[in-house]
Amino acid sequence: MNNAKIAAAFDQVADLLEFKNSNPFRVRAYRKAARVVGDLPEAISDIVSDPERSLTDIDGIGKDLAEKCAELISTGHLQMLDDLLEDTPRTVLDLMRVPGLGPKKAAAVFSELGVASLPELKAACEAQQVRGLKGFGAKTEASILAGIEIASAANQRLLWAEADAIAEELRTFLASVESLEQIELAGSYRRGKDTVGDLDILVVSRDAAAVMDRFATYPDLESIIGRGDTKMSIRLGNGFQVDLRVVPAESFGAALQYFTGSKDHNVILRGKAKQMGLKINEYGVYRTDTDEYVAGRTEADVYRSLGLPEFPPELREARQEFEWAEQGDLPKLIELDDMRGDLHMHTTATDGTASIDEMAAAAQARGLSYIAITDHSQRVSMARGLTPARALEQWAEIDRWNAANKSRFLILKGIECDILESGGLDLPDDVLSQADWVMASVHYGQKQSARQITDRILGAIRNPYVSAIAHPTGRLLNRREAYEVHMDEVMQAAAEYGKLLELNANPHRLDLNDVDCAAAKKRGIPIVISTDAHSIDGLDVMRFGIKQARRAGLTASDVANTQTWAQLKKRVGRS
Ligand code: DGT
Ligand code: CA
Ligand code: CA
Ligand code: ZN
Repeated sequence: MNNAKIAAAFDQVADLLEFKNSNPFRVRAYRKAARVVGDLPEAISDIVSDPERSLTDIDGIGKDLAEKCAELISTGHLQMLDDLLEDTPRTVLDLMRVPGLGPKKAAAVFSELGVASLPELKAACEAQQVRGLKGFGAKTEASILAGIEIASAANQRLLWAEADAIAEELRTFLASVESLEQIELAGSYRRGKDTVGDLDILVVSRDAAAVMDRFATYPDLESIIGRGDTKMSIRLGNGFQVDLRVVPAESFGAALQYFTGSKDHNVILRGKAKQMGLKINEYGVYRTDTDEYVAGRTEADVYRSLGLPEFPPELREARQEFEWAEQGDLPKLIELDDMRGDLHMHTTATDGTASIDEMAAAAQARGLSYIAITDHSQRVSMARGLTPARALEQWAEIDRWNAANKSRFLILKGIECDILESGGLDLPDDVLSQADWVMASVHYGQKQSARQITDRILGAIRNPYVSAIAHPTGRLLNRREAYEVHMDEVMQAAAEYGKLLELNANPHRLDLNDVDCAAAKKRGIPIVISTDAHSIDGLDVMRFGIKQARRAGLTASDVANTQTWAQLKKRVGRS
């Protein structure tokens, strides 16, 4: 039982208590515990098993919650949660997950309209019954309708980062089978797609049955969908499907290639094979005339037999990869090690959980040589955004830190300045001009028209002190669609004014997405990949951003923060 699962259990308790209209303080205590546990850098289970320590020493964890943590760790269950779940129909749980509804409003539609499932909710919205409830209105009703579509789609796909955690756990779990010779994850997961529909595992084993027997005992298994001689599919507790295939060693490369896809990439590949008098399937490459086996043991063999390079999986989307291969200039894709700086993060001054000093030390430990502290500006009042005075105060502190630390590590004076609903920036130019690095971003008024939002962003790009636009489309995967924005105009302006665009590496955002990053590269706009960390652990999401950058075909030189600050400063710095 890892911290994330404990946090998820507490969050669900909070949802269910809120749905039942329980004491708000109790709801808040579980919410807070979920956040505290989720952000904790250390495994709760380690603390529980250490007789010298107590969970109650952690701020936000009292005696009762400490006991619940211990129960989760020792039994894998929480009786209280099981009881709450038993009281609540399964279809009602779906309601709470609808973005824009949440537990409280779900309770209202349930008790006042008798709505108990997603289809019923949709019908009630369409019949305009929901807008009449106290605290709802037509706008809420419309956003619930939009949320229903996101929720039903979200039930089917996981974030790449979530799939990655499961994939790594499965890999370790299956690796203990003695007869196992090779194991690899294929499909959209291997291609690094931002969300993953299901996992596709390939193994080579002398004893297929032994692997499947082990697979059948995976702790989080909910049901076995099917089992044959070489293929087995299971469903996990969260509804996620995992396919396992056992293949012969001489077909492993061919199977890996085939099941990595994408489907469209494979279609082109089959066409190329045909032209060469070859055919390709999940078992290997064969001569069409004689059926003679040509290749299949490794993926490199398979591609080589077709006169092609071994495409990095992230590029296999039938976009430009075959064109690049033909011209012999497949890009050398960016890697995590190329990163030198991180230019978007928050501290305790606003909604972060670590100090400037702690963020700097953690970034340095991760091999970076500079960071920008970019706390929110005043308009983001929920996060206690910085007023001009507090921004200047923080920057003075950063000056003192740099002066006192003669190491080669550098902290930049930055800000994530809100782009106001009415247009214009949240801080005056004479403040922004004193920062080393200014990110501008939209947080409010996301429902405005594409014209309004685009104009707001264009205004920010034209401001001489803005360095980059952060999370330029505002999407939150599985939670909120991107706002409407004319991205072509934004890119044209960014190119003209020499501004950068962010690829926010938070696994919920990945914004700009791969396609937009590729478009930015075409226009020569540098991308800045940043973590938007709100805690020390938050710095670790960089690798998710790198995956998307690779899908966009970006090389190290397309990404601004692979450069030293001295180099980058020439581009964005003020003279
Ligand atoms: P997902 O799971 O929806 O995120 O996406 P994928 O790409 O992992 O799709 P999945 O799991 O249905 O199949 C894995 C790969 O297997 C897919 O990328 C390509 C290959 N594949 C599956 N079915 C077909 C097919 O009917 N034709 C071809 N050419 N390839 C297929
Ligand atoms: Ca898949
Ligand atoms: Ca699959
Ligand atoms: Zn931020």
